[in-house]
Amino acid sequence: MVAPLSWSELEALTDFQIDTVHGLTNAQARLRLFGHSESDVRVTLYRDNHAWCPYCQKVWLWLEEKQIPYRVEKVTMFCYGEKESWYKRKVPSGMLPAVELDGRLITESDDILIALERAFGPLGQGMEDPSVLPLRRLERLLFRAWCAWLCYPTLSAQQDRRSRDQFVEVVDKVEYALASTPGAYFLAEFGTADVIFTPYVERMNASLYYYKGYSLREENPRFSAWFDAMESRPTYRGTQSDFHTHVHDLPPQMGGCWANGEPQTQINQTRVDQGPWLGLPDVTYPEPANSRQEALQRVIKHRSNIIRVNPADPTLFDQALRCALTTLMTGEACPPPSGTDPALRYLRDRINVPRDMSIYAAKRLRAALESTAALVGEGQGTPIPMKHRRDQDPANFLQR
Ligand SMILES: N[C@@H](CCC(=O)N[C@@H](CS)C(=O)NCC(=O)O)C(=O)O
Repeated sequence: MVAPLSWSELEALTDFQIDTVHGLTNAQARLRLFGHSESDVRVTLYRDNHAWCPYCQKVWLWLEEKQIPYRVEKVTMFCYGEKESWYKRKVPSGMLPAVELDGRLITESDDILIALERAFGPLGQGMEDPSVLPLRRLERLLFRAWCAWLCYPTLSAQQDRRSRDQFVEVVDKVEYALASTPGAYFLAEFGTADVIFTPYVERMNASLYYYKGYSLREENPRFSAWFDAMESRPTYRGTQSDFHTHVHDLPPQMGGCWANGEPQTQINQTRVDQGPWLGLPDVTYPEPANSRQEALQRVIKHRSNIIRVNPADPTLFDQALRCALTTLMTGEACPPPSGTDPALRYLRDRINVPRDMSIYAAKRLRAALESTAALVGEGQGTPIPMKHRRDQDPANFLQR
């Protein structure tokens, strides 16, 4: 058992730094130049503050893969808080993503990709290529089968089984498509088709694991190889979220996600919510050596807001948080003040990947918060709301 390090002692334990502008894909960037100069920027991407919106991820990944210089403007999604009025003047529906290309506003992610292709050339086979069109249709078919299973209340075990069978039938078609070309991607080379599948397949993998006890990535060898191939790309890694973030961000967006109550579902839910988080099938590339330093640096940077929005007493929570960070960095147990277990778990439940930090950093931080909380009790934080996520309103996290 050790005593908590001070903030300045903690600061000395991390030198984590990224070049948000020219470096690897990251959710914090406001400008991406890839070695170009700012005068080369022709594109502004309007995207969600949470780096969560799937249609934004599609455009984001495409721009990163093509290394097109772009600016990022972040907008609040309805379920997190108030939509910015400047954005509603630009896009009255408030929908994301939108892109300004040479001053011309484009909405609808597919139209955005088509316009970007016209300006900068396609990424592999393009949106309207005869080899890509059937894959785009297949992606929508998979999306609908997923919604039909996940987003309607489970009335009976038989009905759940039918929806599952219908989903698996489409998954088999996707497995077949993946098997029909050499390599792990949808076509012979990585390209647009892979980008189109990425956002929802990632969300399917998370949500079906948690709400239905079904592991898309583990039960389907071609999907598994495709995920692994995607994770070999630093672009994808920078946009990749974890199971915990997805399963709690999806319900308000999708109008509800229904668990089927199967024993495997219950096991998976406990694992995603309470850990251990390492080893979940949301990521398989090896953990970077500096994941703890990343988590520490991100918490230090935002610590005053993290402490301010936590329901607990700020002085007690400051100490509890330093205990968890001490454990994160030293591996030693560090008992927090009694009664701070719900406060630590409140934060454990609100780390958002990749908005706040990358996937392994988040797993390490969740684990340190949980093990520190467990030293003083079983108290849980305020439950994560299911109908909105105003507990994550970005207005509360603006740097002050
Ligand atoms: N068909 C549109 C769909 C875009 C869409 O549904 N965006 C959602 C977020 S995933 C949105 O902006 N909703 C408004 C909000 O949540 O604020 C596209 O492909 O771009």
